[in-house]
Amino acid sequence: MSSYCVATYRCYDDKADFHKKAQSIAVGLTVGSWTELPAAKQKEMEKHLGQVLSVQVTEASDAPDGSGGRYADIRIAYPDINFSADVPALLVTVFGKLSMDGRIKLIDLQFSPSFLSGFGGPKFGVAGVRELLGVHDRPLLMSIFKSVVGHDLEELSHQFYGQAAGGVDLIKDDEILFENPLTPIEKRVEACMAAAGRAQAVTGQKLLYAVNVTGPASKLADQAKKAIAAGANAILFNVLAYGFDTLRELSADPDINVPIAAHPALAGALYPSPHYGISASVLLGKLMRLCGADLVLFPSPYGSVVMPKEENMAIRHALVTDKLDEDYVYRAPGSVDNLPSLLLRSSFPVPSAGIHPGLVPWIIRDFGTEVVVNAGGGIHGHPLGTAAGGQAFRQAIEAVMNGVALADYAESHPELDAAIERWGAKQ
Ligand code: 1AE
Repeated sequence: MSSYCVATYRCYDDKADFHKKAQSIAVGLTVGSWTELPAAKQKEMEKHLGQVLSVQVTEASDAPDGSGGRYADIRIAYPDINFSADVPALLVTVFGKLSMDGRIKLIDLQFSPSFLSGFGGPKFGVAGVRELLGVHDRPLLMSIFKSVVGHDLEELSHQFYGQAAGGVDLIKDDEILFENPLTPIEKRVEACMAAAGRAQAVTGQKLLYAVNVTGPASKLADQAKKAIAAGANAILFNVLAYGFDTLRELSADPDINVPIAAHPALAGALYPSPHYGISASVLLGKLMRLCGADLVLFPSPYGSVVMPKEENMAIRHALVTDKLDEDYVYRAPGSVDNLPSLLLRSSFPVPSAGIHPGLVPWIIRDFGTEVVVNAGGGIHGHPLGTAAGGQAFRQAIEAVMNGVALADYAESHPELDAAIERWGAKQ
């Protein structure tokens, strides 16, 4: 019995015969033609043939795209024998040409045990990142460098110190800060880690600095190792500008022994349409975790760049679920494998973009405490300065953890009070 990876598609069409369409996908993306083949050839090719597992048609007036249109969810199993055990080969098989063929979206992927056996997932994950920071009892807080382009080391170091002094757990480079003559990576890491040390002497708090390694693909690993040698204790990576296999390679490299934060830049070109692209839970959930992201950023339902809440919750589920055999694995009926149950560390969900302290209760309500609260403008734009911005977030987190309403907590916490005055508190 062969092993298979399974793709689920959502396909909109007012008239199509979806069963016929499913068959044509299963054949077209595997053996090319089937009924025309002589019986002997069919026998030989059978192990390469895609299998339609199900076609669920909804003659909907309440279709998820809001159009009142008709759609079908189609599940197709692709034999592992057809592709190498890597994400590029899998994606090109199941959604290469098909992604350009009408109103069809890849909404889920499940993987065979043997395909999965080549993936280690996050090296640190939620528990490992908490261990590095020594923080186990509350959501983490991340701050994003802002106004970085055109600034020198002294300015960056000053900005870093302000963020660190506010009590954040992680600071990430802005995703648009690349290798540049004013703040080259090694010098930047040295200056920022020195600022982290000065802040730690005051706050007593450890901190991870995720330095952006984005640049030419051939130099990524070297850039990461240079940064680590200079003292970096995390890296930031714009995964989708390269592809998932590049993330997997960085994560699997034994010399890159620091957490990787995955930035979602470019994801908006792929997930938002109900009719095209790849679902957010596959793109920013399953594939990020499988390929080794320890933290994954994505737009939240509440901030300045908005993603619908169901999609956010689906990403969260993909990043943290321990029911991997249920959600990630496809075992073909009758297949026997001796592989153990899949174990992957969970990745930290990091709902981001336009986050301010007034949103903290909503983030914790929806994500629980295994979440990183992340803000750029919501920290640097605080009326009392950057450090007060971090403090206001920490106070908002404390309030929620103690079951106290933000407005009440703000009465004795001026930084939180000023933040609520500035941004409000979502009701
Ligand atoms: C979804 C990514 C968010 C991000 O990278 C970023 O820089 C957010 O900044 P703020 O918090 O919106 O200022």
